Amino acid sequence: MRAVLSSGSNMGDARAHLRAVVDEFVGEVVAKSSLYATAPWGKTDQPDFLNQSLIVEVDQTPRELLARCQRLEEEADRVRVERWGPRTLDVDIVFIDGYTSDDPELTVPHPRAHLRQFVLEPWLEMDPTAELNGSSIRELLDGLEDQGVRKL
Ligand code: A4P
Ligand code: MG
Repeated sequence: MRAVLSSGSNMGDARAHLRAVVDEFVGEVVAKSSLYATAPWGKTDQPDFLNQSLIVEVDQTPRELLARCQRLEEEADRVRVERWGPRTLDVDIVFIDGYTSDDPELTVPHPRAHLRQFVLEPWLEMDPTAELNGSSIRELLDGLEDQGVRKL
């Protein structure tokens, strides 16, 4: 199963938190984006984020992959304070090839992915031909206002 993951951190050692995700999937990484410094989306009175995306090929079910992402969040000592608020590490499943789900526990594609430059820019970098909800990533990005996403 091939999946697009998006990691974000804006607390503590953000680079180290993102590196832990890459390390977890070593041997299963198909593509890795650059790091991006991004203005907070949603709740804006919080520090800037570092974001990075991966395309992984895993021999697991979507649920097993979600559990693995959540374990990484716990290991980063994530503090769940408020919705869209600061976090040490957030690992979202953005997209899974050939799989959709509208279960609140695992919604795929991620319901806000098409609105988020911090998800779409790294995805475009990894896979310039990718599509989401019938549109190319390029088209989706062209339809968004600049959200303050800078490739490092
Ligand atoms: N869940 C459902 N679908 C998925 C999925 N595709 N991937 C469920 C991962 N989890 C999924 O998540 C709440 C529940 O979502 C989980 O129990 C899981 O079963 P959460 O991460 O605990 O909650 P949250 O992060 O506080 O809320 P939410 O809505 O998930 O936030 P987001 O959408 O993850 O957004 N701005 C910038 N620049 N960069 C960021 O990385 N991140 C957020 C968080 C907001 N603003 C940001 C960034
Ligand atoms: Mg999340």
